[in-house]
Amino acid sequence: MSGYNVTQKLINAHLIDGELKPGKEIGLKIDQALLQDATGTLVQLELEAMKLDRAKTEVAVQYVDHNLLQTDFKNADDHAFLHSAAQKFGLWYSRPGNGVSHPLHMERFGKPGKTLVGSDSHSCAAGSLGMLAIGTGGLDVAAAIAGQPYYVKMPQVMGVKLTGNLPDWVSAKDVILEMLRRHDVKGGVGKIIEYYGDGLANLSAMDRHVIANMGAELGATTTVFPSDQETKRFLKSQDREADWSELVADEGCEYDLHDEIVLDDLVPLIAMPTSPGNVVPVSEVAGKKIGQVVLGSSANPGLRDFWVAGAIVKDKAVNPDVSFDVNPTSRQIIQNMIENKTFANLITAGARFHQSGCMGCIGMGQAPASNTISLRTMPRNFPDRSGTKDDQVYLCSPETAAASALTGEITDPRDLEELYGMTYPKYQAPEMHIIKMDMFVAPVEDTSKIELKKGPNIKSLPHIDVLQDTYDVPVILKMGDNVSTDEILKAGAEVLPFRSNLPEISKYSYTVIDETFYDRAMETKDQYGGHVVVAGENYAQGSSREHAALAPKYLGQVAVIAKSYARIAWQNLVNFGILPLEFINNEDLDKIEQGDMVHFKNVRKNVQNREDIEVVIKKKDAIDVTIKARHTMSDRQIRVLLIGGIINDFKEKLTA
Ligand code: MIC
Repeated sequence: MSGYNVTQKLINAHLIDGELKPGKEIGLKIDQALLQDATGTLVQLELEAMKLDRAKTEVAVQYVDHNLLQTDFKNADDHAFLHSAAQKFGLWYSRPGNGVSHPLHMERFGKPGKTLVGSDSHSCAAGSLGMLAIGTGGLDVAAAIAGQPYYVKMPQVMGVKLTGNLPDWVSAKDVILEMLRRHDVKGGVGKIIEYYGDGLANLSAMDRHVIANMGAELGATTTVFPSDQETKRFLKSQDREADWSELVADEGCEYDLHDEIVLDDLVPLIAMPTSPGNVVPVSEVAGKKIGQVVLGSSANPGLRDFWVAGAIVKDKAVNPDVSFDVNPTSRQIIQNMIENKTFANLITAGARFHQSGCMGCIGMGQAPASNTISLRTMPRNFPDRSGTKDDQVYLCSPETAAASALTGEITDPRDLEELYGMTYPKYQAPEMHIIKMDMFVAPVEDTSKIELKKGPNIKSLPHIDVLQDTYDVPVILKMGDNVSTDEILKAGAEVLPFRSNLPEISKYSYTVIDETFYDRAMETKDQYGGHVVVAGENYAQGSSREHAALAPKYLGQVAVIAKSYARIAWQNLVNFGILPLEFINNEDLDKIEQGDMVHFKNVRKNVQNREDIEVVIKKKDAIDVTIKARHTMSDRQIRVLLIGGIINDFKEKLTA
């Protein structure tokens, strides 16, 4: 090898354990941590359980951007708890309404050359600044805050060469949608996507954020961009030039895998319901009537994204059948939108402005009406995520969203030239942004008098038993490919307030797939001591929410047998003591039916020795079938699983 790519440089500089061999576990030193509120309450409870005195990372920030609606005391209590916990453990606290974590973090704290873990799958967005930023389960983030290395399987590095320049009406969202069109939602699993090439010069740091953010939808471990002159310009415009350092790939470096995008060839793209990987050119679905357009979220958070939409709707009115919702990224961006007239352009055209935060992106309000199409600049459109059953959510760029808001139907923004005689509005980034730090609360030195403020909805974590040697449990759910965490433990305004109340939130487990799951799981827990679920490829893709493992565990989930797993979900299962098995022959999934009993024996020994695990499937009215399954856990994970999860492991270390 004649030089290193950016990913290798970042990993080499932080490697504590292991070597850069794809598929083998590595341990990394973590410099920064990002927490959002919906996953952060558990992280803070975990820090409490770990008896942490003070965060060991260089920077750790607790954001509040998900659970913003306060329909009763629960979310408000969580905010107060998170504020107190941030102070107690030495974290920054970003108050509710300050804005969406990923872009805020990039603007105010992100630093080229650093590592970050975040308890949100889109934490990879910080890769836009030349960071190695990985979204992961809360326990892994808690461990990193407590000074432990972060463990992950060394991914392959896919180099994506970008050349040329984006045509008019096409923007960064179309670049990542093109990646999703090519590779779908599991094409990035086990990979880090590193972008390079001349085309980078034509993508701003925020454009890179759009692309890095939705690398999560590819299933990628993370996305990495170099830190170059554009990164410097961006940090300077945020009054942080001193935090810039150069980090670029060496001449002649190599990548494990290759892809190339000629930016000039791209057209406006759109992801159709109900997967971010379901991508087609906008022109293919143009003309469909729409009922809602939503601008915002971490997938299109930049000032430019709002500006371009504002420039498109300027001096016009959006179609009367369309609810045009705007979720500003942050108070800082609102201030800048006021300054550059974007705010006036959007409001005058009919925008409904909401508070800064994720809002409808995770179904915290903004549910669309029945049988209507909702067009969103957001990253995900998994079934029912919007809060409306059988929703029809399409994901697109701000250009496509704004054009469609005007016409009332899905519209290729290039058609605006003919429809309205418009030319493509070209954005000029300001040299300096208006900076707002007033809704950040800095960590305090003396934490000795700080008490955690726990409201009645905040419940402690349950004890998890060690792995048994034998199980006779029923299969209570059989699923297909690409089941998302939104289907396993849905988000939305009704459910999210229970993120710190496990007994309550577990009632929603798998309800999007099967509303009887909870009752059946409780029955089988009493009768057999637990259950198993089976699934196809890429089980539990999407979010980092630990609840998609912890809640099923609470209901007695012993094992999942799947064809393959999404990375974060697989780590979370182990962290909470659920055995993640893989079929050795994928066709064996067809031999299992919901309602079958499964018998495992010698589980501890087989797991420990990495031997195949025999699964005897006991049919009601037919003879038993025996299949084989295996696991791909590291030695460290085997230890964690055998002891009943990472909290038990941590407690044991503390006692030792
Ligand atoms: C998401 O976009 O799915 C979320 C909501 O931000 C999640 C985190 C969560 O479930 O709280 C994520 O991306 O990890």
